[in-house]
Amino acid sequence: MSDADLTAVKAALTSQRIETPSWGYGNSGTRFKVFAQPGVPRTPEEKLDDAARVHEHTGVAPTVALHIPWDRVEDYGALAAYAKERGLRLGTINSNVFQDDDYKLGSVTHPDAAVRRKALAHLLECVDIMDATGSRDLKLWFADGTNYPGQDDIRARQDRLAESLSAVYERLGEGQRMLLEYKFFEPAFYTTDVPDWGTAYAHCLQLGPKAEVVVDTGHHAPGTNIEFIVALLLREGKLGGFDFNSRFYADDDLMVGSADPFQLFRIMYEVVRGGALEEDAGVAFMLDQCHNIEPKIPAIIRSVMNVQEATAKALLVDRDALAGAQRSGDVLGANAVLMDAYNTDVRQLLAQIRQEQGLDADPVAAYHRSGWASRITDERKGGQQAGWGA
Ligand code: PSV
Ligand code: MN
Repeated sequence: MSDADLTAVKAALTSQRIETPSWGYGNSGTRFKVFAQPGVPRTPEEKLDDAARVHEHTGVAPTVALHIPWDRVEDYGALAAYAKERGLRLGTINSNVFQDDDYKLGSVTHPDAAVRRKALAHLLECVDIMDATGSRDLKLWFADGTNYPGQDDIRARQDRLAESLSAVYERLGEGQRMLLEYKFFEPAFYTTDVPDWGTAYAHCLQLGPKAEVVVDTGHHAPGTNIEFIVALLLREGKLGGFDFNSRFYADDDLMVGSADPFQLFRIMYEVVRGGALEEDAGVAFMLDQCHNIEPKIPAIIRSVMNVQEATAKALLVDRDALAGAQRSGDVLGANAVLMDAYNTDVRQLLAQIRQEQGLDADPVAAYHRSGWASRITDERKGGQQAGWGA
């Protein structure tokens, strides 16, 4: 690799930004049990304190996604100021229309117009919050669906969904976007109202340029070629962002890059190929994970590093050699170019980049040395730990 190429790779890695989720710092679990961990934040402010540690050690995680109502506060402007004092910004606002009893049969697709109005009011409130926090993106995920054939009218539910989405779209201000997330099942088991990228894309296309699709890497059936979806959405200019995590079975929400680092590399290669690492491409790289059994802050640091490693390998692909092999139909040659990059150990390169920025080469070790874990264990006594209470 030439010096100029290496400089470009380093620049891309230095400017990459990865958003961490407020809920990743709180307790979480399965539908059987939420396990409490010592030192877990009790307030949105304490979640930001933890997120600031992740940014301090990695240098690439300056924004934090909020989930409403899990992160509800009286004054969002004050929360944004609190974040700023710690070198952070408030990022994507995630709506939550899946935890009230009213939503048993759906939220924006519910057969009862009164429930739909309630859900819509929440989504609009989230845009008000974005105004106060200065957030660009509203991320919408709906648990809506049905469990039994005949339970509700599949097509009417699409009409109801479109109506609410359009009302939210109209409310978006200058520079604000809505990101529509899909998931093939869970909690609904028969139909899901936004089950796949095609449904999300169709709605976003209908809505207009401020509506884009978000790809949660855990939200596909086994064997789905996610990088194909990424390539296609980028080509259509409709990829708004990622919710990164790993899965072995369903929506496991494990650390990104832990289950299938090769898949993450293939996804990041399409990102690089599609020019989506550039900031003006408007693709948000977010984590959406739950650290049920592992310590949360180091797990989030590790996840950020996993995304960086996959990105570095993707950037190392010799694009000219690859294009040449592809043009000449050299199947094995083309595959070898990709595999060469994947099999490169990029840890030293990333360590060097960190040191050049005045960071520790090993962010996890630096975190462990910092004493933060024992400090929060001592200080965060009493009060109600944050968590989504399964
Ligand atoms: C749904 O499974 C999801 O991926 C959505 O992004 C939610 O906002 C998030 O998880 C809640 O943890
Ligand atoms: Mn998600």
